[in-house]
Amino acid sequence: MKTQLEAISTQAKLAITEAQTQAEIENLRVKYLGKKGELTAILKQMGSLSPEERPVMGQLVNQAKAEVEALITEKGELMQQKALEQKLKDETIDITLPATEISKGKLHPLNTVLNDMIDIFTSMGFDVVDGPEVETDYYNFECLNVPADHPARDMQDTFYLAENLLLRTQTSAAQIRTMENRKPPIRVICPGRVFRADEVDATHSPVFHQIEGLVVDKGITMCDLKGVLEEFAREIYGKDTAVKFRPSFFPFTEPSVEVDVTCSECGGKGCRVCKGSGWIEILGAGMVHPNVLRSCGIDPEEYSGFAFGIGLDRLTTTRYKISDIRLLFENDKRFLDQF
Ligand code: 2NM
Repeated sequence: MKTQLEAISTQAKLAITEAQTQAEIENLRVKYLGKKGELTAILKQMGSLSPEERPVMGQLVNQAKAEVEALITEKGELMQQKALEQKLKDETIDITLPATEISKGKLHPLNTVLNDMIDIFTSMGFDVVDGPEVETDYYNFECLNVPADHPARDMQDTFYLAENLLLRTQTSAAQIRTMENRKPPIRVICPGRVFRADEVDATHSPVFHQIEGLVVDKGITMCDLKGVLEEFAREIYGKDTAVKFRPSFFPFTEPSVEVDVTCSECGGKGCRVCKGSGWIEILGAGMVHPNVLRSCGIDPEEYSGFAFGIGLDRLTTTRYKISDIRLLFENDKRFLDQF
């Protein structure tokens, strides 16, 4: 029995030394020290020994168990330590590696200029209003005093979606609805996308952007129009910018004007950008036609107003010296990254 004990003990110690994993160690613990383990089994044979031999053998078995137990615990701890070291090694972060670049989003140049314009007009007391891009014939043309035979109604200029449905050619409809729904004083601007079936080239796109403005109150005159638009032009182009009002025609305003500013490229001397004239046209405007006010339920005898329309795209291309308007709509990252 003593030989058997020594054999088991030696075998156990060897197995522990050779064990490679914590699972193997755990298996050995069960194999030798568990309830049905080999060293436990030996204790059960004690009944066959003489009363003198029993305590001697008992002590030997207990000693062997204690030794094996200690070895298993020691090896187990060692392996746990090694596993931890390996884990730490695997998880090491090399802080000297270059970081992956995080690309930040930025504003499209159209939005930068639009935000500037919104700042200028809101500081003068204007609200920003919005409207749908799909409009009816009535809101896009009829109530703006554009008669049925006006060339702007031509199928060639307007994208019609159905008999009475079209892509808006200007953002006026939002202002018309404002007049229908609010009582004067009214001061609103309406920025948005507009659509015209133009021939596409470096300065024309079928999709472009407008900011239209409208002021209606008692006693509004051309002087108010001039003051607001001169202020706008100087804020956008600089304090020394000269502003020129030329007579023009729009069906929805009377009288109507077009506004030019000194060419920011040449300072008025004349260059390729202003086609030698020294001036750049930036907007159209006028006193709201009495027919338009009447269509919206505003009495032209009591109230008057002025309105204007500014092209955002040309303002943007001249500010950033962008040679082709189409670049604003292609969303080529190589282009957009330059702003
Ligand atoms: C322009 C030029 C002149 C205009 C008119 C209106 C409305 F709705 F009040 F009648 N909004 N915008 C207007 C006037 C637009 O664009 C060149």
